[in-house]
Amino acid sequence: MKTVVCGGDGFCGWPTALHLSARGHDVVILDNLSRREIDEELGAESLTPIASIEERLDAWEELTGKRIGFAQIDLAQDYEAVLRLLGEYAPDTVIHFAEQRAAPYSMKSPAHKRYTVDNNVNATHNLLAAIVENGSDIHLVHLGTMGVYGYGTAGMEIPEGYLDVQVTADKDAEGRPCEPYQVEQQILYPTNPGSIYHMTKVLDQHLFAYYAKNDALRITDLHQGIIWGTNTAETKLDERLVNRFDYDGDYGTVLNRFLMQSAVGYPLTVHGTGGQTRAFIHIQDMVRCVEIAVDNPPAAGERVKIFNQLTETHRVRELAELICSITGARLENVPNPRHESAENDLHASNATFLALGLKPTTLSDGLLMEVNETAKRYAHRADLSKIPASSVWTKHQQPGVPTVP
Ligand code: USQ
Repeated sequence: MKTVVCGGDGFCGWPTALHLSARGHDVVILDNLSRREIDEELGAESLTPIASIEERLDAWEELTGKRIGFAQIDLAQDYEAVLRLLGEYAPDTVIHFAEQRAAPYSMKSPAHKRYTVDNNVNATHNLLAAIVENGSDIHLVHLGTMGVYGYGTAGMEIPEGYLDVQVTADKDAEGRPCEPYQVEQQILYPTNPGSIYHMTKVLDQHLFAYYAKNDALRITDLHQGIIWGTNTAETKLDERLVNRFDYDGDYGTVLNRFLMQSAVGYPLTVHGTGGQTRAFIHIQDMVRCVEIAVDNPPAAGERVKIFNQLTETHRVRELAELICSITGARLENVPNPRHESAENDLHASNATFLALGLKPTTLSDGLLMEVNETAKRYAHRADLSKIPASSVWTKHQQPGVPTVP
């Protein structure tokens, strides 16, 4: 199978490109290397020392004999180059990770909000328009987010993307009063994004629904939870293949931040009460889920296939307490820089992936290994001044700085 991985130099894209290459896919990475530029803008590097894309690809070939192609293209800006790549390479599948993925970064300033919307929405739309113009039957697999749903579910389980609704109508199609009757429909689950970044994934969803309907494109949208962990079976093969590990206040995600903070003796920065419940998935399971999605495309003319890509849900404070109990670290309840519910429950179905054979890695399997293999091993590279979350959601919020860092 020929597969293009858009955003294949990033945190999710890189391990996915290797995983699919290892399983016999012919892979080309399309990437503008913007994530590396953002490291420079923020003055914050990955905790793990990541090699250049050229060195990564050479190392993979040296170790496995498999060559992954690379095209430096800006998906959001260079439509003609995208169209050319699809024409020349003729992929069966395009996987789309090429979006600005950090909620705090998207809230930093008006310029960051505008960049995130321009980049993410244009990238998605360029890809959809190019697939239609290309005219072949490409399956598009997109990395979406659980955050499109929002996090207040009033106790119900979030289904996989669609909600069955039943409306009682008391007017006929011409608007005349009539005996009440029931209308049943399936709609996209109502969205409630918590940041400009999450909002762009909501906008993506509507673009997908439109193109599936209008052009019969085959699209799978993966509503993924928060990734934890760093490496996969393939990125562990050689130091030059190591995946990135973000710990800074903009790009670091909560569990990896806590692991790193415990390794360097920094208090775990629990935002507010830590009552936020979120969905989690290990990076090894993420690559497996993408592979499963690639192998199970929807039929042409079918609506967008939506999978919830998560394996566990946890409250932030429970995670912090768990890590404290394993490592002896201490936690601190810092001001929450975000505008989000202080406490919420979250129940979401992940039945599709389990039915298709996913065997989840649980926190109890991998947490301690992650602390030792990554967080402690590279702790000497940490810049502690980059840890506090400085992007605030509204001018009334304060950065998440502990009292005694
Ligand atoms: N949090 C803390 N302390 C910290 C960092 C975060 O308490 O030091 C809290 C946040 O306030 C939030 C929760 O942890 O309530 C999750 O924050 P996060 O930064 O781990 O995750 P989020 O901003 O939601 O975004 C991440 C990825 C994004 C992906 C999303 C999946 O960056 O690309 O789409 O997780 S989900 O959260 O399910 O929407």
